[in-house]
This record gives sequence, structure tokens and C-alpha cells, in this order.
Amino acid sequence: MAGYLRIATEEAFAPPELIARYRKLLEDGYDDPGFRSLWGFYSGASPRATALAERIQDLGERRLRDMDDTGIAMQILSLTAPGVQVFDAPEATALARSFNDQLSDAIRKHPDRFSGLAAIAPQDPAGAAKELERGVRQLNLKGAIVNSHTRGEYLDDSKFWAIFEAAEYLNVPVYIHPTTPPKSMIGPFIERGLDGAIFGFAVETGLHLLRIIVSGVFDRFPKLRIVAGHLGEGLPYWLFRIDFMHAAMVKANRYPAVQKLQKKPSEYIKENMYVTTSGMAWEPPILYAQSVLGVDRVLYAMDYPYQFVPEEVKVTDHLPISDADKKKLYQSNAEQVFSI
Ligand code: 1DF
Ligand code: MN
Repeated sequence: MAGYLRIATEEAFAPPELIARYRKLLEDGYDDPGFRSLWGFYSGASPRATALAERIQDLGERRLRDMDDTGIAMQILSLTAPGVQVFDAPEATALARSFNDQLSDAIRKHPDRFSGLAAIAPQDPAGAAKELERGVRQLNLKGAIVNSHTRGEYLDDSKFWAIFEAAEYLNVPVYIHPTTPPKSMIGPFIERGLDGAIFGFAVETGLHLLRIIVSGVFDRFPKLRIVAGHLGEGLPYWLFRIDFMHAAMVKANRYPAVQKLQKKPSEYIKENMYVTTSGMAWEPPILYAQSVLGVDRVLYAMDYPYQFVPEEVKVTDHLPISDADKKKLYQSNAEQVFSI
């Protein structure tokens, strides 16, 4: 026995209904080049897309078999990117409810193998807050998933703050998962095929996280906890420079929108954020993230089924860290952050 359970914290599912609605958006000419790039590919017929389509729609035996084969005790499931954030508000809100119900049914069937996060529609912030509350209180979901920007808008806009208020009040985290950059920024990425998980996701989501930090969201909601995948979408590497430049900009009063915060930007990253290892099964940056954020702040994730590579689990198993720290990484941090 390994001495720990492997809890994977960024694991995607997509009901057939979601994929059908994505296809419809594509057919109707939905004007978001990032969405078209991502779901144009994954709704296609390539070997990667067809293998993914089978796995991502399953919330039963197929998925459990893959988990058994790779030693994953539990998946924390979330609706795949971009979730319901591409639909008009009423449709998005109704779909979020339905998909959360489906997720909670699967969790009720396999409570020791599945847990999950609530999909929400930030297009309707009050409705999103309500759905998060329903998800947590009635469906036993463990937080919210937001797939970065919503039609080009970011959660630091105070019109979305009902969502943060609800998450803080309910004491659940918000997982800010990537999506492709919005139309206004995707041009130079897509020209070279860099809009997706290879790099564009991290640029877009890192930007989103930083916008939340410098806008003062954590001063307003000091107990708010945000989880980011992909080892923090690059931010841990930047802590020194972000702190230095932020202080310099505040001192010079260079931008009206950049005002003094109660803490340094890096302190919010260390005290209000958690990062997961999704897609980053590589020893140097995992150890680095643990060293700058602390071993209590880094959680394991596989990013199933997008990055279902059994050998990657061995990388995490063989990290040169103590057994106690490995248990935190794989199990206890997730139990604590997601109240499992
Ligand atoms: C991909 C990667 C797609 C991740 C995802 O959701 C996703 C991909 C659409 O490889 O295209 O969640 N990921 O988190 O790295
Ligand atoms: Mn993912």
C-alpha cells in the first residue's frame, strides 16, 4: 500500500447534451474563434477526439476502470471547458442546473470514487450564486468551476462579485479552469496553434487570476479561496517581479485601476490560492511550486481525460519528497480544500 489515496482534482466530464449544444453553436456560426478551435477539434473525428469523446461522457464503469488502472481513488469532477459559459444566460443557467443534477446522481452512485464541483453561469451572476448555493447545500458539491473568461469578461468586474460572496459565505473554493483566449486576444495565439492547452490557456487564465488579485477581490473577500490548475498557470514563477512592479506602479500612481492592496500580490497567491498539478507531471516545477507556495498549497490532478497518461502517475509517486508531504499532495490537501 502506498500510504495515501490518490485524489485527482481537475477531472472533466461532458454530458452528451453539452456536446450536442456545442455542435449546434458551431453549426450556427458562433463567433468565438477560441471556442471554434477547441470544440471544432474535439467534436471532430480525429483519433484523439474520438478517444476523448468516449471517455469524457462516461460517469460510470468506463471511467472507474481507467481510475482503477491508474490507481486513482477519487476524481473531483467538473464540467469540461468552456462549460455553460458560451450560451445565452437563461439557457446557460438551465443547463448548469441540469448538469449539476446529473453530476450529483453519479456521485450518489459512487460516493467513494466521485466528488464534484458545481457548474455555474456567470452570465447571470445572481443566478450563478444561487446555483452554487443549491449545488453545495442540496447536491453536496464541493465548490464552483469557472472556465476563465465569460464571453470576454473577467470575474474581477464587480458585477460578478455575488459569486465570490456566495463562495466565501458557503466556505467553498472556486476553481478557475482555463479556456481559450477571447476573440480580442486570440489572434497571435491561433496563428501558430498556441491558443489551447499548450500555452494560450495558461496566458488567459494567469491573466484572469492576476486581474482578480490586483483588483482587490481578496481584500473584499478575505476568506475566498481560489484553486488554479497547471501549477498556478505560471504565476508562482513570477511572484518576485509581480510584487516589485505592483509596488512601483502604486507608488507612481501610474494607473487609476492599480491601487494599494492590503497585502503584496504574492501574499494573496500564497494565502488565498491553491494550485493543482494538472497537465504538469514534471518533477522540477512541482517541487518549485511546493517550495514557494508551501506543501499545503499544491494538490494532485490528472486532467482526465485530456491528459490520461498512466505513466504520469508514477512521476508523482516518485517525487523526492517525504511520505507525509506526498500524502498532502495526493490526498489530505484535497480533503481539506474540498471538504471531502
Ligand atoms: C485540453 C486541456 C482541454 C485541458 C481541456 O478542456 C482541458 C486540451 C477542454 O488538451 O485541449 O481542461 N486542460 O485542463 O489542460
Ligand atoms: Mn482541465
